[in-house]
Amino acid sequence: MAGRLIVVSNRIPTGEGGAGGLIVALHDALAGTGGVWIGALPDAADAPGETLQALSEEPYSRLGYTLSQEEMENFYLGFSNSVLWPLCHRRPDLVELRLEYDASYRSVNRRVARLIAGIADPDDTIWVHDYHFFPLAAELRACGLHNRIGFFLHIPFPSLGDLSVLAQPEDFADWLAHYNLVGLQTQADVARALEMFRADPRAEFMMDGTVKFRDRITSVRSFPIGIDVESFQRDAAAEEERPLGREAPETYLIGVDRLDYSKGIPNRFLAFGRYLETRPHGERPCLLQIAPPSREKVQAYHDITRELEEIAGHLNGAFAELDWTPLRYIHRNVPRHRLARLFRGARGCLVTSYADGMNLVAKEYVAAQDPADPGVLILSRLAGAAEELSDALLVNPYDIDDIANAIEQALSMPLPERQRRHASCLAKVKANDAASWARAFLNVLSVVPGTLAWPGGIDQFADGELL
Ligand code: GDG
Repeated sequence: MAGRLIVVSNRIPTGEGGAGGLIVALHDALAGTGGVWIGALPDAADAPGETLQALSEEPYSRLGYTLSQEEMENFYLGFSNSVLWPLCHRRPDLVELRLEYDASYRSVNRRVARLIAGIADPDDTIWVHDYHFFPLAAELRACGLHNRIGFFLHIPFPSLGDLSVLAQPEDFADWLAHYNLVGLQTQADVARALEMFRADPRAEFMMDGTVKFRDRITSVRSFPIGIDVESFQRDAAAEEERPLGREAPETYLIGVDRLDYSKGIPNRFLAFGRYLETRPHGERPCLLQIAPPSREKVQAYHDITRELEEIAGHLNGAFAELDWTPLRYIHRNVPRHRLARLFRGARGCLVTSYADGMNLVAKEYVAAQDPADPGVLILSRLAGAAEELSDALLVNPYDIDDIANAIEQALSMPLPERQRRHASCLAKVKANDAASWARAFLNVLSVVPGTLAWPGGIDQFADGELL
């Protein structure tokens, strides 16, 4: 890469708490190019920030901008998380359309583009992350930038039908076409993105697989995201020296999710209840569910929190005994190293998302297991991770009996089968770790065709030089 790497994400890493997979994945690429990470500062202000504030210079520069209170409401909680999030997670029924959400989304993208344009050099590569910034490349191009710009969507690509719920659905393909490379989690996401372009009269498919959209060329590819496998394995193994004691029951399954309606937690609880009704005599396993709060100001998140409390109450009311509480539901954040230990001690992990870009918990659970005596991953076939982890016990998250049967199968699975399934999943998790994901994306971004369909751009075409 000739110039610097500029990464843009909604949140700027603050350096507090453990480094997540994304930060670790991008660290080498950023540090190696003296790169820049740009994102919103955690605290909202009275007015939108018109400058970038330097947070650190080493080993790469982190620059933050402030969102105003109004932007937090309308851009972040509003358009990003009450329109795009449900739309991409196949819940158009939860979409809340409001003019002020739409206007704020566009104006934040415009402002962030101006801020980036103020610091970008012509040979810098820009990598934009996630649904908060679909229009960012279009805004950067409007500022006159011709740089290579890549986009990675961490959540599922929406279906063509769901896209038509947007007030101006035709903008969506146009926004994406301003990126040189659109990276998605799975092949299924790529298929949905190509379906959108195929249905659009402004798009044309080129012989080399790229999409020509008006005068622009874009490429769409899948790059399944991974985790920092070694650090997770180290944490899990080191923590094993510390017994779980009363932190965990003797035999338990685990679920770990940000409390989100896309994660299928109610059906997981109901399936565990179904399993308890029919379990073999004398078996008393527990389900340990860790679900830290998320986006609580959005009504749909408030509703799912209430729903889970109700189901959890019913379940324990129906099955608990004096010395056994079948469901432990922790609505709080648990430190990362303890999470690794809890994963390692669990006989199974339940990932039952109705829709999920990837689901890193599935990969973390696999990485944390003792290969000599591994637990079993029960994985929704609608989570992105199912495309790679085909040797997990794949379930239909809408089918309570199917999940209940998988629980029974996981708890009674013979050791050789557990080892075979785990070895296959671990090989895939290792082959696609966080660092190789970042490298693969940046390598492809550096070789895909430039954005303009005509070398030298449309202006040159108009001059007649290419005629
Ligand atoms: C989006 C996409 C895609 C959860 N509870 C605690 C905790 N966690 C950690 C997990 C895991 C992460 O949060 C959750 O990652 P997921 O991938 O499962 O889900 P999203 O947050 O929705 O992420 C998703 C991802 O982007 C990456 O592209 O895979 O599909 O939705 O790392 O371990 N961590 C700690 N305490 C908790 O209580 N420390």
